[in-house]
Amino acid sequence: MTETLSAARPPEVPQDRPIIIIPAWNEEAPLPGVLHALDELAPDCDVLVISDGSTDRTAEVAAAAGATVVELPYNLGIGGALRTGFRYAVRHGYQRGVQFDADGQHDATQIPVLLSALDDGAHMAVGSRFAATSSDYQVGKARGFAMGLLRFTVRRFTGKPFTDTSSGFRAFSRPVLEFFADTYPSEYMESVEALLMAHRAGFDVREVPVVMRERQDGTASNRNVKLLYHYTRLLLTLTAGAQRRKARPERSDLP
Ligand SMILES: Nc1nc2c(ncn2[C@@H]2O[C@H](COP(=O)(O)OP(=O)(O)O)[C@@H](O)[C@H]2O)c(=O)[nH]1
Ligand SMILES: [Mg+2]
Repeated sequence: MTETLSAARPPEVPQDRPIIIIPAWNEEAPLPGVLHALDELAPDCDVLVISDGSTDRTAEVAAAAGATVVELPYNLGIGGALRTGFRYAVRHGYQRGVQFDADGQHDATQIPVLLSALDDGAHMAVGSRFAATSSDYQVGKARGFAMGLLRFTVRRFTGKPFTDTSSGFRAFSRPVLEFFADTYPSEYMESVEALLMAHRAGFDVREVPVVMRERQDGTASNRNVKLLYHYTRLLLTLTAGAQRRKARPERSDLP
């Protein structure tokens, strides 16, 4: 089924099934296998694929595999695709959502691990490939350095020992789905910024160790050349935000 978000707003019936939100940009090769695994291993979840202005058959293969598909007319980037997914989830009454990669990196057997963190009271759970003591996940030198920098920054801003700040394997409770439906950032490094935004908004964000695979097909989105510029931008955004926050009282409307 292909949906557009401009369609009339359906009644908000609370939906018990979690929704798996998959941003996908030209992922026709790995997507069928990913959706098949979700069918087998996460049958209690609904699956939404946001084809992010793909020029290949991403939307077709997703629909053929039985997923609900939102097709963006042009490429918005991961952040824009995800925000679309959060909006869909909120409009359709979902109480819990899981962000999942289209490239085969995330392991469907780990979805209950993330959801159980929400059951334990977290508003948002971030799956970490490095938190487990047995983890042997490999990243290249430049990316490893960048991740180290981000880890340091996030720890400074949150006071919590996150190990995998850019992980795209995450679970969200309804209040966070609502928050991100309006605010999810679209700039590069959006995953780090989103983590910090949720923390700053007063949500309980927890890291959970998960098993993750290396990317199966295609190329990873992070380009090291862009890194310095975007890291600086992120720091400026965060610093400005932290100063604004000092002037504002804490949120009191959280459950
Ligand atoms: N590279 C890229 N990925 C996108 C975009 N929009 C959505 N995605 C999807 O977002 C997910 C994460 O991207 P990926 O390249 O795997 O990032 P990484 O796991 O951090 O290396 C994948 O499922 C992509 O298909 C986009 O504009 N660029
Ligand atoms: Mg990936």
